Formats: sequence, C-alpha cells, structure tokens
Amino acid sequence: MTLLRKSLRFFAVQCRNCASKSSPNVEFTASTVDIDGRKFNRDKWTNVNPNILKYLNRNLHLKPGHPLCLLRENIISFMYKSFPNHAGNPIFSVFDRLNPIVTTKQNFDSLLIPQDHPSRTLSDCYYLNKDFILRGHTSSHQEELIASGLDSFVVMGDVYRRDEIDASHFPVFHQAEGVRLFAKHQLHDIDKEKVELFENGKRTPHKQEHHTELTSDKLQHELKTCLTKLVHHLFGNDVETRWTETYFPFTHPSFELEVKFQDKWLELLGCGVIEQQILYNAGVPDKVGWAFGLGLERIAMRLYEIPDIRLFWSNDSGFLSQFQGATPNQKITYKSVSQYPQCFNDVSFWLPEGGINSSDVYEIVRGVGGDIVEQVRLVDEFLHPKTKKRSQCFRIIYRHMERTLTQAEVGKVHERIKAQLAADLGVTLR
Ligand code: FA5
Ligand code: MG
Repeated sequence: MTLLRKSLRFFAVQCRNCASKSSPNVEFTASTVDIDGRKFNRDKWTNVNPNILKYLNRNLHLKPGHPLCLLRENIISFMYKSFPNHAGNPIFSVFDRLNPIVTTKQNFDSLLIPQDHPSRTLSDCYYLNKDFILRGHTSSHQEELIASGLDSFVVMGDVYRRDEIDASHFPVFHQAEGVRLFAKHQLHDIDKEKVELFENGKRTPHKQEHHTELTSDKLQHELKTCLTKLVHHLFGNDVETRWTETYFPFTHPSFELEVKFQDKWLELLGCGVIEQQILYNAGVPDKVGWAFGLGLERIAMRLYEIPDIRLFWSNDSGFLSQFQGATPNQKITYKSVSQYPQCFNDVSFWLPEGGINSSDVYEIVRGVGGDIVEQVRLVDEFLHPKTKKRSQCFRIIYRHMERTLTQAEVGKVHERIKAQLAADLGVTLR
C-alpha cells in the first residue's frame, strides 16, 4: 500500500509559473477555449468567459505585501509551529501553487459529491467543458494529495464560483485547506486504552458507521482544538466565535465556524471528519482524518477591517501601501482611502417562458459592469394576473473603489447591461 502511495507522489504538480505571470493568454475559438496554450474543447457545459479567466494567475495570495499573502504566511507559520514532529520539524506540507484548472472528477467525484448535487450545476460553477472546471474549492486536491502519500498538508489558492454579489461574496476568492490523517497509535494511546479506530457500526449524527465513538470524538476534538487555536492566534483570545453543525458530502460530522463581525455572524470555514470512503479510494484504508476549508478573504476582512471584498483586487496604491513591508502577524487596521458615493439603477423585465436563473443575471451584470458593481439584488417580483407573465426587478448598486462615478458614466454601463440581459437571457425589458 505504502509503495503505491509513494509512486503517485509526483501526481500533484505545482504550477511553477503561476506566481510570476499576471494574466493568462486566453483565446476563444469556435470549438475551443485556449488558455496559455492548453486547448479545451467547447461543449454544452462550457460557461467560462474572458472576464472570469482574467483572474487566473493573479495569485493575490502570493503577491508580496498583499493582505492575502500576509495571511497565507501567518496561517502557514501557525501550522508549522503547532504541529512539529519529534525532531522539531513541521509535519505539514504546503501547496500554494496548484493549478486551479482541475477535472470535474477532482472537484466532485473524488469528494463523493452526488451527480445531482446543486454544487455541480452550471449556475454554480465555471466549466471549461464537461471534464474540466475552475476549481470551486481547494478540497478538489484532497484525494490526489492523500493518494500521493501525504498525511498532513495545507493547500492554498484561488477558487471560482458563480455566487451572489455583495460585500462578502466575489466570484473569485481564496481558500486554505487543511488535512490531517492519523494512524491508530497517533490518535489513541494504545498502551493505555484498549481501543480500535474502526467498527462495523451504525452512522449516527455524531459519527460514521466505520468509526468507533471514541475515534470520532477524538478527531472532532483535535480538529476543533486546531481551529480554535488558529482563530485565537489570528484574532486574539477575546474573539467571539460559535460552532454550527452543517452537511458536506465529504465529511461527517461536519461543522462551520463563525465569528462576530460588525455585529453579525460571519462564516469563516467549513470542516469535519473525512468520509472514510475517500481514504479507501485514495489507498489509505488504515487511517482516519479531519479536514477544513477556510475563506482567506473573510478572515482578512475581519482581521484588517477591510469593509468590501472587492478591495482585495485593487491595484490602488492607497490600498496596497497600507500593507507593504508589514510582517504576517502585525496588527494593521485598514483606513478607508475615501468613501466614494454609491449610485444605483434598477432594471425590470418580463421573464421568458421557462424563467431565468438569477446567477446568470449576476454573471452578465458583473461581466459588463466589471468591478464597479458593488451589489445586485432582486428587489421586486410579480405575476401579471391576466397574461400570467412574471416580472422581476433587480437593483444594481455601483461604486468605484478609487473615485467618484458620474451618473452619466453609470448610465452608459447600465444601458449596456440591459441590452446584454435582453440578448443573452431573452428577457423583455420594461
Ligand atoms: C467548502 O468550500 C468546503 N470545501 C470546505 C470544507 C473543506 C469542508 C474540508 C469540510 C472539509 P464552503 O462552500 O462553505 O465550503 O466554503 C468555505 C469557506 O469559503 C466559507 O466558510 C467562506 O469563508 C468562504 N467562502 C465561500 N463562498 C465565498 C465567496 N463567494 N466569497 C468569499 N468567500 C467565500
Ligand atoms: Mg459554507
């Protein structure tokens, strides 16, 4: 078994050029999407667009002096320090340059995500074609890294999702994934306890059928201790946090950790006990483990009091200069360069037969409007009593992060968005 795992070690290839390049060479032909010389055949799944692909290779988490880079360094140094081996060296390996173009097998199948799971839909992800996708989470790399022989690793990188638009959601963001596996003697004190890792039991809300009660308890305890320590390391011991139970197809039991931010609970991460089937599939039937995935922007927003997720993409020196030269655990409070005013315009339309998907609206608005779009909200919806036609009204809030927008300038963009909505979705503007 060990041999098989070792021989796969080279499977996880880090993309060495990733850090140095600014934007990829992208070409859309009639039958392919070409990215930096790699050709992907287009099919009915293809829904990437030039707009989203321009974020590939930006690698904010590797850009010296960027708040996401400082946070990456801070988390890595915490993991290194917290988990030494008996010689004092870190047990965690770090992968922060893995290519974000992954197979649908990696992104879904390897994680036991069912065929009909909503996270697979075209309205949630960016597909190159039916076999390749811009990874929707760093969990895509779990199985390949476990199969390559690793027991403890962290993956950091950019992930892509067609999501809502507001101050804490952006279609590209960054995640840090942590995985730790345990052999029996690493989890249980086999000299003192007469215990087994596995049993042929029942799945309950608290454990998987293959795990003994004690195995599941200890894994949950190790996981929550690690994450609580990390959060205290980042935010200080006084931070207000809470655990909630949740569901992921790849962990059981599963949890989320939230922190108080501007008087609201903000979800920082998802985590849980790795589904044993994933370890069987990766060729590691004799170990158990935990995993977590956290959102770097969410943490950095709370840490540096950055009010809007779009600021991370700013090239404005007013933003970047506040972090240049800082050390990873330096306390920095972001000072708003200036609060430029918002402009908002509404767009109302009749839906075509069969309706539309609001994530297509968000995508088009973001595609045409770019980063000046701060929020898109469905503000009104009604059914015409006679024609039975349904109408929707979306409010688009515009704000530039670096200057005041004029109403005339916004008006032009808004008209282009309306035209694009009509052309692409078949809606009838009102
Ligand atoms: C996941 O992505 C799971 N892969 C996490 C996981 C890993 C669970 C390993 C179990 C084991 P989720 O979709 O909740 O879960 O995203 C994880 C975190 O990413 C969230 O808690 C949040 O901090 C961040 N996040 C999610 N969507 C966005 C978004 N659109 N913009 C910014 N951050 C986001
Ligand atoms: Mg979540």
